[in-house]
Amino acid sequence: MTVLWFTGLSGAGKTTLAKAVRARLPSYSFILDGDDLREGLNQDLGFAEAHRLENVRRVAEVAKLMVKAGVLPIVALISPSRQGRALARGIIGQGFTEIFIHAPLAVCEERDPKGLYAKARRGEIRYFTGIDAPYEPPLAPELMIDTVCNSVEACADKVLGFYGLPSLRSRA
Ligand code: ADX
Repeated sequence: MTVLWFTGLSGAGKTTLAKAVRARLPSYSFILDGDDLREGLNQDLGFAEAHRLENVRRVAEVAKLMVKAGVLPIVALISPSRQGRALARGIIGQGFTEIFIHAPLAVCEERDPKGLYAKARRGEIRYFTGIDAPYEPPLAPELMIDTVCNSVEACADKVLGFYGLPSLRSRA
């Protein structure tokens, strides 16, 4: 079974799109969101490189367990490094589907839904992805979604179209 792995900058639209996709999928799908997981399972982790790798590793392991349980995980995690995403691909195996949720940094910063880019610019948050910590765009994602030129619904259509929505619907 598939794991939808959304990677992209903070504010690129990962969570919004994950919810839109989830709403159209059968009930056996579940969103694993970085912000949520950092409140519990990953509350001991920060944003230094090694912690982000551990974050990705744990989420990949949880996603793998979900697949075993017959759940379709939708992962929404910045997962900024190619190394981290390769690690996740290795843990999950064949079903790993890397979906690059793309919006330019300037747009994400303009959206700034949580006010975190402003804080990062003021130096109140350190190692903020895109500001003083790197984001390495996927080189060969299974799918790239441009959240600037497309509506949320159009983006969700694209993700679901890639997986052949009719078959998912018929299994619901
Ligand atoms: S990841 O880089 O380790 O994959 P993750 O997706 O779990 O990140 O968490 C990102 C969320 O944490 C952001 O959406 C934001 O709300 C919050 N956050 C807090 N500090 C930072 C930071 N320094 N860099 C990025 N996100 C941060």
